[in-house]
Amino acid sequence: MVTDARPFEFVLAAGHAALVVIDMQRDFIEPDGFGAALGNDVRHLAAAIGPTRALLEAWRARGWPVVHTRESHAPDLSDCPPSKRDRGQPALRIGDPGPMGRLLVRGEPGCEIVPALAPVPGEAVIDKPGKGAFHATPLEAVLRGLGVTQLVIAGVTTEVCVQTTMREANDRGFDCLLVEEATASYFPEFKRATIDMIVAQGGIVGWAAPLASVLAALPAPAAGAGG
Ligand code: C5J
Repeated sequence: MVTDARPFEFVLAAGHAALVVIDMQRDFIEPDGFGAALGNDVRHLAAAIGPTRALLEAWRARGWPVVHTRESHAPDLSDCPPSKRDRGQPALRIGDPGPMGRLLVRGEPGCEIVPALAPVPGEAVIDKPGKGAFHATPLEAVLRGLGVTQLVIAGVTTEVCVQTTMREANDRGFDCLLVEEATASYFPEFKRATIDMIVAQGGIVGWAAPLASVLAALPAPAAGAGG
């Protein structure tokens, strides 16, 4: 049990709690990517890498399900509507060439997950054209197929793709716990406010908890499970 989760304790369902790592991509986190092109200070996001890595290692050691998402688009941008592409500086839109390849386009170096958090064989990687990870993706079917009932969430950015995904997940019947140090925003005040929104009104979207409490709540790894 995660005892100091907000708004109240969270009972982890061993083996049925997937770790979902949202959009920890070079394009959002590194200085030459999409996030920086929009004028954001990307240094805020790097802080989430270490805590997310700790969660990945814990999940892998137990052989529990891990899902990574990437906000990404087809090379022809057929899945990127003008309502999304026409944001930011016109010279630096999704699909335009940058130092790490075309921004947020699948197959380009900038679209990959940062090396410290790279998926390992057996982990699902969901390419998502929207902010929510359930929109136009097979995520729900993947989770149901794995017998998942709970999502433990890490990733960026807290108020955009993380919050949207948690709301979508809640509507689909998944209980979600956000790990506070493993998520970040370009705007620290937005991160704080988003966590407050998630846990308000008795956990209207879900739970939030410190990393140490989540790790302390995990059972000992089964012999031979994961790596
Ligand atoms: C954004 C995301 N911020 N992954 N994407 O555009 O939160």
